[in-house]
Formats: sequence, C-alpha cells, structure tokens
Amino acid sequence: MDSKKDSNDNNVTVPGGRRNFLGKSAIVGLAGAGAVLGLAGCKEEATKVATKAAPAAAGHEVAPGQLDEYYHFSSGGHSGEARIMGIPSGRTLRRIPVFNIDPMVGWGITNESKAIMGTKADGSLRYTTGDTHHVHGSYTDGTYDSRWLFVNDKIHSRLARIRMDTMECDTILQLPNVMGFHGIFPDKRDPVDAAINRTTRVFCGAEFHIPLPNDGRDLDDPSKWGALFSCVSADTMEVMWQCRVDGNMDLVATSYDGKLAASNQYNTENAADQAGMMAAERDACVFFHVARVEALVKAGKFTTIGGSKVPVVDGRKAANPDPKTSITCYVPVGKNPHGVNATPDGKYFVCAGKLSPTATVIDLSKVLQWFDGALKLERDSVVAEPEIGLGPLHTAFDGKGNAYTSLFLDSQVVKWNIDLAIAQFKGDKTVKPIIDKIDVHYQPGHGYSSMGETKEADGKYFNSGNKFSKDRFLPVGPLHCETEQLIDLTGAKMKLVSDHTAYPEPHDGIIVRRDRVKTRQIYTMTDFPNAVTADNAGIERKGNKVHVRLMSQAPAFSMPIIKIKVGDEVTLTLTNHDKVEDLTHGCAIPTYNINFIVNPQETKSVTFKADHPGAYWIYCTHFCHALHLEMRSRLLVEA
Ligand code: K7E
Ligand code: CUA
Ligand code: CA
Repeated sequence: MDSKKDSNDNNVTVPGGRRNFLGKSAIVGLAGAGAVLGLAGCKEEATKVATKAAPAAAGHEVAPGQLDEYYHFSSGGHSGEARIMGIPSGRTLRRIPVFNIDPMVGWGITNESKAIMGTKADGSLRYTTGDTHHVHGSYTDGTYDSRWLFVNDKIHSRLARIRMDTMECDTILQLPNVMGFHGIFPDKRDPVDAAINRTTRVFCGAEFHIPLPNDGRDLDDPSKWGALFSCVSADTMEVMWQCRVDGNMDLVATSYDGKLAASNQYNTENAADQAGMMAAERDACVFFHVARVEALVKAGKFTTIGGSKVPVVDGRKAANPDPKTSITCYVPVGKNPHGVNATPDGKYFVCAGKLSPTATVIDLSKVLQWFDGALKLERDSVVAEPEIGLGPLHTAFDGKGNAYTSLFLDSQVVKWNIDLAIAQFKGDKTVKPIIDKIDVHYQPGHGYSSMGETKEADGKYFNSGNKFSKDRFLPVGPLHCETEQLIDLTGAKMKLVSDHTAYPEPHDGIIVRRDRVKTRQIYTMTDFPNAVTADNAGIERKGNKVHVRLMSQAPAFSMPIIKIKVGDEVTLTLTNHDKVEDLTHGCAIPTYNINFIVNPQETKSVTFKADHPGAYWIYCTHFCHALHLEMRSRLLVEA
C-alpha cells in the first residue's frame, strides 16, 4: 500500500478530501506509517478549505446576560476532571475536579477531598492521575433527574459519583480485578423491581484482560487472562457483582426497560496483540441479562477472585450453553466495533463499526426473544447494518427516528434514518438510509445530541468532539486544543454553527435541558459536622496536635494571629460564614503548599506538619471584597 499516494489522491479528488487524510488507505494501516504520512500530507489543502468553511453563526449566539438553553457535561480525558459548558454558547461554566488535583477549589489538598480520593498510610494521595472518558447522568422516568453524574477513570479503574446539587464528587470507588475500565452507563430503571423507575445501578465495562487475580501469576500466558463486567449500586457505590466474559468490553449501553445492559467488544479474539485483535471479520456486542445474573448471585452460584469479596459469575459462552438460562448473549457485529448507543424509543442499540464502514442495529425485543429460546441465532437480532462511512465510532439520536454517527476517518458526521436502514436490510433496494453528511474538523470521536440519551431527545443540537483541530484556531505550539463543534439539527440539512476549543481531551458528554438540572446556590452550614462557629472557634492544643478553628467573613478571617510550634501537627478547619451567593473566600498558606476555597456556608479542613519556623501570611485567594487583599492572618511558627 502506498499511503502517500493514496493520501494525495484523496486530497485532490474527493470533495472536502483533506478530511480523508486518515482515509481509505489508512484504514488497515491505522497504527502504522499510513496514518503518519497522511497527517503530514494534508497541511496545505487543509488551510485552503478551512477559510472557506467559516460558518455564519446567526441565531446561536447567547447574548451577554442571557443564559444557555442546555448544560453540557463532559469528561476531561487525561486531565482527570469533568467539565460543564453552556450550550449553545460553548461557554465554560465549571470544571469539576475528580481524579486530579485542583488547587483552585483545594481538591486533593483538603482532608475532605483526600478522604474521597483515597490516601496511603502516610496521608498522601494514593493516585494523582486519572483518565475520564464517559459522563452519564442518573435517570428517573427515562430522563435525567439531577441527582448524580457518574464518570469513569480508565487508568486506575475507578468510578466516581458527582452530586448534581453542588457539582462535586462525593464518592470514588475502585473496581477490583479489572483494568482499563472504559464504558459506563447507569440503568434507566431497576432491572429486577419494575416499580423502581430510576437509576439504581451503574454498569462498567473493562477493556483490558489481566491475570485473575493480578498478583504475578500467568504473566506469560495471556490466554488465561480475563475481563469482567461490573455492576455498581448507584446508591451505596459498592460493587454488587461482576461477570466474566469472553473477549473484552468497551462502551456500555442500557435499555429503557432496565432488563438489558450491553457492551461492544472489539477483541472477541481474546488476543494480546494488535494483529490478533483484528483477526476476526466480526466481533460482538455482548448483552447481559441482568435479572438472571442477580438470581445466580442470590442463589450463591458465584466465585470470588483474590482478596475481593465481590461475587463473580461466569458469562463466558462455554458456561452458558442454553439461551434459556444464559446470562449473556453475544451478538455478532462489524469488525472491531466502537460505541454502543440506545435509541430514545427504547427499541434498538446501535453499534458503530470502526474498522467496518457500517453501523449494526440490534433489536432489543429480539435479544430478549433469544434469551427466551425463541430466536435461533444471536445474529438474528440484527435488523439493519447500513454502510455509513469510514471509521464510525459513536451514534446519537434526534428522537425523530434519525441517527447521527461520527466518522473518525472521514472527518464527518453522517445522518441516517433507522427505519430506512431496516427496510434496506430486509431487501428493499430502493431506499437510501443516508440522509446527510457534514464535514467536521477533524477526526471526530464522540458525538452526542441534546437530551439524546433520554426519552426526551429533542433533535436540536449535536456536539461533535473532534480529536484534531490543526488549522481551526491560532497556533499555540505543538500541543493543539481540540474542537467541540456545535451542529444545528433542526433543518433539513445539518448546519455547523460554532467552533469551541477544548483542553485535551474530552471524550464523551451529555447535553441536558437546563430545567432538568437543579443546583444549590449556597451550602447549609449544618451539613458539615466540623463546621466552625463562634462557640468553638480558636486554637485547641492536645500535646503536639493543634486544631485551628477559623471562620471567614468578608473581609477577614476570625483570627489575626495564629501561633504554633515547630513539630506540631496542625489541622486547620475553615468555615465561611458569608451567606451571600457567590461570596467565596480562599485560604493559602505560603511554603506549606496549602490552597483551597470555602464557598458560602461551607467548611473545609487541611492537616499539615509545622516543619519550618517563621511567619507565614495566610491570605485569601478568591477576590471577595474591596478589602480582599487585606484579608490575611499571620501564622507564626515558633522554633
Ligand atoms: Cu470513543 Cu473512551 Cu468513549 Cu474516546 S471513547 S472518543
Ligand atoms: Cu476573602 Cu478574598
Ligand atoms: Ca476484533
């Protein structure tokens, strides 16, 4: 294969061909020189076309003082955080530290956040890195209920829960015996008790095989390694069970009736190398019959792995020969699929092909029929498999029967109609499922639509999260930002309405109607058991343990002088007594590496060793008052 020539051909012959720099020629050489040469070869063409493509953004600006229509919650990738933007403005509203350290709020610095993140015996953080990919909200009645967001950490296989009233992480849980925890999705109603019409579980797919347990055994025999699908209680954030599968898992989807969870599998080969992972012509989407899994667990038919007490059931094919009792169903789909998404009408899951130019539409009622023994082959649950373009990754929906799939290699988003795709699959050669294609800039990963993962999908906006931005923004050195491109879905044709920058690397997101989000304006002081009040403020000493209880109220801290001794172990607790919305104070202690904020009526604490003598100005870091600069106290550490 001559990648350079192919790349050049694409550039001159295909309209919008600069987007094909990872095009047809590169599909088999994705990991090799083809991709690299293609990237290098597209520069000139790209600059030329980008100037032409500048969109007229009429009607989608949000005027000063106006509020956005939607919240956009996204992951932050290897920044380890989650983020909130407004849609359609694209304005950044907040960053939510989760697996990372954030000195602005004090995440990873305060005792309260360290307790959530997890510490080692010496009090230091167990992990300081994270890799968030997927953010999903909790559901009631098939739509967002503003209770929680869930987000994964792929590096250390952790699941975090964010409470949506304050937009703060309140729990982080590490999954046992898995690696590369990637896909996550909350259930949309209880899979066992149909009366509970809200999220009760979060399903987690593990991408990497590892020895089970991963304690040094089987290092030279990857055929013995395995991957587990995990189910976490949304309320208690404990792992309820895990299910071993053939192959790996990637992304996760759940059905609106609560009965099924599924994960796409690109490595049904169980291979440990790239060529092996691409060996089979088809891979699978594995479905879990949640009620059956839980019946097995209830009946005690499970094992445990290593020191973990979590029940593990066996969902491998060999252990499930009879569909009528099987806990898993492996539906063959396109080669090395990526992405599995549920249609808002509750009928289908769509698996994008990635290395196959197709999307596979799976009829959930037929999957249930297979589990009942009434469908002969797993593959019979596939009701459509349209050819949609190169490198399809993720699919979103407009609630009007159309699907929108990101095409990584084509640098496009394709709009296609599900019913037409089904008719075509049945043999109607006259129908054309593809309705429209739009160029995005460039190499889109996730695309998602407004309310598109709920029953309330409204077909207004689609966000394309693009991995390469190259010529779209002022150059800022070799590290480029990424683009979030907003597409208007309301017209006959998709319309690009704005480019926004994103700090690498958001993967997935959700777009939530603003009335579906209820937040608090200030904290409640009594929610903090360690709140400092006029009654207990001051310095308390027990041996060399010193507790400094401090209050803030603009523009002062309650103690102008705090005297301690070298060798003291100091806990400083700070409560902000201001009740005014948005009146936040900061607390920084030079040399002692302390920096955090307290919002109105909030309490936080830090603990540090007073290991060097001197005078240190504790100062407010958050501009709060005309006398903000004067808001300081003296920490005097006596030798
Ligand atoms: Cu496609 Cu981690 Cu959702 Cu990235 S994954 S794009
Ligand atoms: Cu308090 Cu600035
Ligand atoms: Ca494969």
